[in-house]
Amino acid sequence: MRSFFKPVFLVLIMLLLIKAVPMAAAAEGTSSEGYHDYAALTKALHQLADSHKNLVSLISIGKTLKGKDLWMLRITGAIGPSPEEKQALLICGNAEGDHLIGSEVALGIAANLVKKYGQDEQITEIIDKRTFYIIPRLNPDGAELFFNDTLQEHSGNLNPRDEDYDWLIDEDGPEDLNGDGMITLMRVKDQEGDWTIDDKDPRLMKKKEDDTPLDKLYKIFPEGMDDDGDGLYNEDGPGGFNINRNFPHNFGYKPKGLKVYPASEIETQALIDFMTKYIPESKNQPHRNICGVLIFSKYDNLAAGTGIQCGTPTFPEPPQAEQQAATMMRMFFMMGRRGEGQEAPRTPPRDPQPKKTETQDESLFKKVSETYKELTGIKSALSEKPFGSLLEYAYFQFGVPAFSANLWSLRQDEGSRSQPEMKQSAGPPTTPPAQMDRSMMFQRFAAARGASSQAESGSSDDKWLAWLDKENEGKGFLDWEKYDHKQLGDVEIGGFFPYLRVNPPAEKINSLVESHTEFAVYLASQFADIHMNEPVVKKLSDGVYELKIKFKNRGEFPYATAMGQRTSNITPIMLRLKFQDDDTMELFGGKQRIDIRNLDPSEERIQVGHPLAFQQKNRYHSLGEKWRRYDRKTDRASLIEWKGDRNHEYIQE
Ligand SMILES: [Ca+2]
Ligand SMILES: [Ca+2]
Ligand SMILES: [Ca+2]
Ligand SMILES: [Ca+2]
Repeated sequence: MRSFFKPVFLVLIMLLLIKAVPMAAAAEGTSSEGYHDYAALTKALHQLADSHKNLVSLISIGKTLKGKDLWMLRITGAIGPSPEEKQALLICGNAEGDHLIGSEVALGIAANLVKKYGQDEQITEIIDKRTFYIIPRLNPDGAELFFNDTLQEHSGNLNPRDEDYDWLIDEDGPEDLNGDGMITLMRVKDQEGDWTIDDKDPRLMKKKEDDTPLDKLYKIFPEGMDDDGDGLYNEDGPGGFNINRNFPHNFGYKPKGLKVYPASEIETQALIDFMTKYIPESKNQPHRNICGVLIFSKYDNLAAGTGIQCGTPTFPEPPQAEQQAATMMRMFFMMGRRGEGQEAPRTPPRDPQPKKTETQDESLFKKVSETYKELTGIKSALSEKPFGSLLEYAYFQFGVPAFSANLWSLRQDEGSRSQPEMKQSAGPPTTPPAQMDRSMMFQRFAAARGASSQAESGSSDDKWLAWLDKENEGKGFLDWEKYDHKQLGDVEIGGFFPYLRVNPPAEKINSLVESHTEFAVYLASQFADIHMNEPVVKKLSDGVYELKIKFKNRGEFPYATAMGQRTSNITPIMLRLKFQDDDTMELFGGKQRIDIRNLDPSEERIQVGHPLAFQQKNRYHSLGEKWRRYDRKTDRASLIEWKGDRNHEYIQE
């Protein structure tokens, strides 16, 4: 019945309304012009790879449900070690479906690097020395919505899923009722509503207060009909899940739609596989050479300079009926337990996952942040705290320095007064967790809660309005207009234009690409650079020798972050003594293999822990704790091999 009902209904609505209102507003406020849809992106990537075969490989790391490739560019000079042996910077954008600016800047950086290779000395050097893995668009299915005729801001990957637990999948998405080409909001007077019009600006809605008169209360819904007649409006459209919420760190274990769990999505799994997968044929984990991750997402930890502070993983509340059922169950359970003389559990166990930057790593994040501000001129950026994000996964689990730039938010640019000043933006966000992530709110239970995405975004709405009025010729907010809703009666439709607060106009892309190319090159130049001096061999007595080996980190980053050491996810620098002929030469005293967990920038280590000594064959000298034979013909260890996770170098002695 549903499949018949919905299309007929939709077509009728469209016919009625598209005629009545010209579809001009969306084009003025948010436009996909200058942005690449999937076909254009694919073409651009192929062109880049085909025209620079010596530098660029285009690789698909997976395919989405809709059959789109998850493209990755590998860029490195043809000289030196193999691409997988060079230390690498991973750049990833557009994991949130609506954050297309991330993919544009990542693509731009790739094009820029390739263009400047052989011309710009610094860039040539860094491309020869490092590998860049660039994934411009991790959520291509979701991103494609930006190019639809009807604009709907949405961060998920469109993976079909029952989001309101009614056994129907994607049965009730929003509709463009007023035919302006956008999905905005509906507000309707309702004495049970939680919202009221803000006195300061009647365009804005705010949470009701205790003394708000009943006739001033509103409910807010996303624009559309209740397609399945369950009393909820647009509660389960083609949504899927936001990839940048789906990584296995600080993942929210709360109701969030069926079949969602850490890395439940193809795109998330594809990236994690790329970073960690073991390849049986080569007996290798090829991308452990990733030493740093640069992400373009809605989060910022660069302008803020606060390292990474995890947010509280929250998801919109389940529908009331379900909550009540859960409460009943809990009470029933607790009564049962009390009956048995047991105490009900009081506080939940503490979350064992680390939630903030390790103290020893703070200086690294701070230093990078300072440079970011200098190179990009972006001094502050409004950002929520992440949960389940790639940023958290890369640092807290994968163990490498990880940075995210949101590229477009309310901020204070250098030399520009065009953006409203955000005085508190460097501090922790004041938005309570329940009001976070407007796009998540949009797609789930919005109707059930009588609220929706745009109204939920909370504290920054007034600042965005001020920006629109001052700098965007007032465009970008649809003033509330009366609409006769077939199910709700008199409603008003209005709100921020979709995407406007996520992606800048196309003319801003170039300058973002330029400054962030510089930043990416800087980041890749900071990795640890481990050097070993020639071993010094000293004769202690006849046949007994001491070996001294000096190591130094000449790079700007530590070899392993404190978090990387804590998770044991960074292979130690391995010093191994090898002999040309193991039958006649053996190590005497000391260890054949010494692991160095970390070297900080400029840190030097002299490895003499146990004198490494060698002894004439069949004659034994007492030195240290162990006895070994040594072939007299050679005075020195013949080969000292050391191997870092991300540095391969063999020094022949
Ligand atoms: Ca459903
Ligand atoms: Ca509309
Ligand atoms: Ca439903
Ligand atoms: Ca519904």
